[in-house]
Amino acid sequence: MSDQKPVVLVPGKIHPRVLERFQGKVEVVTAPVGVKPALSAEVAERVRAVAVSGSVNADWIDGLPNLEIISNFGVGYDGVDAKHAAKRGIIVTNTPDVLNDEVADTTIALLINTVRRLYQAESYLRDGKWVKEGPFALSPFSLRGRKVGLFGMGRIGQEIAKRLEPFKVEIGYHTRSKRDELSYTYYASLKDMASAVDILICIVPGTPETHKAINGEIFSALGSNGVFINVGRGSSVDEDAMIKALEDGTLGGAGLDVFYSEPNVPEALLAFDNVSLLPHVASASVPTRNAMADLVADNILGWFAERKVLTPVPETPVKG
Ligand code: A2R
Repeated sequence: MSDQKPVVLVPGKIHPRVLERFQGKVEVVTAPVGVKPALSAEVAERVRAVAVSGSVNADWIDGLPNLEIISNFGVGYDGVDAKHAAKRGIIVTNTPDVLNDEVADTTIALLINTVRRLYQAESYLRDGKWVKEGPFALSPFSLRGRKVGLFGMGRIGQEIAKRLEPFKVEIGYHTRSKRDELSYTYYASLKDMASAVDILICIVPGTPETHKAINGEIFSALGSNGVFINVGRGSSVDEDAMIKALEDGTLGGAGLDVFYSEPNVPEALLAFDNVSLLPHVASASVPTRNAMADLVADNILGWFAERKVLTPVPETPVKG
């Protein structure tokens, strides 16, 4: 690195460990989140990297003439216009793998919480109802004899599937390409899988193709004994259709860690007692978020030190 430290722009908030890792190595400038970067032309010209936990659209990319790399905090990088970055020769990186186990653990917890209504059961005890009203109602659903279908069988999906095996449930998946090395049942169509299983777990990225892919038709196929779990992206779900399906009993229950317009959760969802809701915490433990923060920093520092990044996204491959 030359004496002049490279300038890294951090729009909005980011995990504090990213900033700690940058100390003494790069110059950090911050900017408020908005449709376009609120920076002087002089500062914008000096920015060579962006470290972000949120969104970087085409206007942001075009507002930074000397940008070389966007390091995204999170495995899902649907907030970053990677295709536009690719056109400008800008590298985009994400944080895959380091969160697989945490997200898979949380998925199992959310699934059991939803099926066995453990949150409601604990609230019942805490509210003193066990003493006053007797035992908590039996849960209508159980994991016993269930078939589970995963929409997505990538790095995280495979960890979820591995954890499901000891629960003695049948496991299937839908992706665009069959993975011959896996013994789980493959479904070429999402709807066919939803008809065949009683628990549907969504762990696909947020893309134009997956946008609202889980709609009224899928909920009807899943059925009134069906449970839907989402740990992928809220954008993959037609939330209005899900609320309607829960209201009219077309869908049996849902466990949701992600929502269409976070942090806003539709009021209607709060009223259902067959729904378990988490505020996007699947990877949110101190050790896992630290590992993600390290990867965000290492991608940028590696780029400036040796022109090397650890985890480029497929849209912007980097030749080693
Ligand atoms: O379709 P394939 O064969 O590329 O399989 C990928 C699947 N997938 C889809 N499946 C059906 N229809 C689609 N349009 C579609 N697009 C993608 O999702 C693959 O099995 C999986 C993605 O796996 P990875 O790229 O390894 O992602 P990872 O690390 O498991 O994370 C998944 C997502 C993130 O993008 C965040 O949104 C969230 O989980 O945290």
